[in-house]
Amino acid sequence: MPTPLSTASSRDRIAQARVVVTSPTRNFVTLVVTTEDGTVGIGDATLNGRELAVAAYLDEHLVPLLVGRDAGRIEDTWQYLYRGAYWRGGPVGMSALAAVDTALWDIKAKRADLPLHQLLGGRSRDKVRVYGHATGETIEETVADVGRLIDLGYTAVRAQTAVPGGTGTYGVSRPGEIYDPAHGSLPEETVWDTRSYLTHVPRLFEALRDTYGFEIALLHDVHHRLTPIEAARLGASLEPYDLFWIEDPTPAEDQTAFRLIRQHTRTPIATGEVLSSVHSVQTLITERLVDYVRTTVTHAGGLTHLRRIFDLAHLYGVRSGSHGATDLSPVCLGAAVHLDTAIPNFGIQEYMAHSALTDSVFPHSYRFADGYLHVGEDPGHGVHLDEEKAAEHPYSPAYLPVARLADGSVHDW
Ligand code: EZ4
Ligand code: CO
Repeated sequence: MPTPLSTASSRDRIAQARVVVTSPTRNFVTLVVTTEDGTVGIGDATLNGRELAVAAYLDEHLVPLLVGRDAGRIEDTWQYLYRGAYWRGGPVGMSALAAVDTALWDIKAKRADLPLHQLLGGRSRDKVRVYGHATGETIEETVADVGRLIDLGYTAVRAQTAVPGGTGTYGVSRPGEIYDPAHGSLPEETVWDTRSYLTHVPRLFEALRDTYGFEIALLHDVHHRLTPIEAARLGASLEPYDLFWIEDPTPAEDQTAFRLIRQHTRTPIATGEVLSSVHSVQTLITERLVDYVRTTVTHAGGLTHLRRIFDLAHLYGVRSGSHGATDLSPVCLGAAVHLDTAIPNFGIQEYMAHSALTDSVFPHSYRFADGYLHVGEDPGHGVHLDEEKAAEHPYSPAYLPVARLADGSVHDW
């Protein structure tokens, strides 16, 4: 027996765990766990641009530890794989651990014949408010794209536009494609111009408020590209346009930088999509330096650890705003919608609809209507993997772009 604590009857034990890598539109890594009684649970382990590192971490180091364990001991398994690793944390390790955790919650809920949110305390709300993505090469194009999302029923929209003087795809979809910046077997190199950006972005939001008024919630993502004082200036210059948030104004790992931003602007701040541990958001939360924390199921150690982060945030009046880009699989989104439905301090959920092909490989019971995601009532998290279809779409290398300044030096992308 792998653990002397195991009191599980044989039917409760994990019989098998397998990693499935598939690329229906983009790459996804999924862990499929099966118990001796035939219950199947799945978890997302996708880490954009580093997919195979997580797949190997699972295949080589976690799967051998899972077989024979009691599938019901979710917390113990989490601690065993986290503390037991000695080299704990990090995005690769936490994404792998998240997939195990999510699959075990899926199994527990299926065996209880309950939708997952019932095991997380039940509903705190009827539906989950989401924001969608609008992009454009020009301000006019972005304004039109925001209109498209309003027509689809969204009550909140993230707006990005290409910046004069820069090059590359920053924040802008390729024609006719869902926004997904990861492409190619080598990273695309883009040029970034902070000064142009800081003057251009307020013009975008002025045009959006002139066109659509103040009812629609507007968000903007800075992708870690500013210094604290530049971020302070951006926040102040956007105050007349009443943004829902600015996201990742400075590199998220420098928690105390947010003190300076906070001193200079009342524009709400969200950060944390690249962070994977409660320890990485502790100062941000306890000093109330952000309004929304963007950690999500896949990159932050699964439902067990994300709940811990959101509970800490709740103590300090900070709300959730989980990352939900298309590089997180429908398995992540499905699990996130259960947590969003259950927690008291939900803020908003990012939602970029996956392609029809992705959805056909991952059939799911959550659904979008009128600007909200509605959690399903199927047992478990309600997301499934069609392995035959998945096998038709093998892994295809894709990297996020790299940004450089005009002088050639590397900048944050
Ligand atoms: O560029 O998820 O808020 N969403 C984002 C995303 C990120 C990708 C990186 O993998 O910032 O679009
Ligand atoms: Co972001």
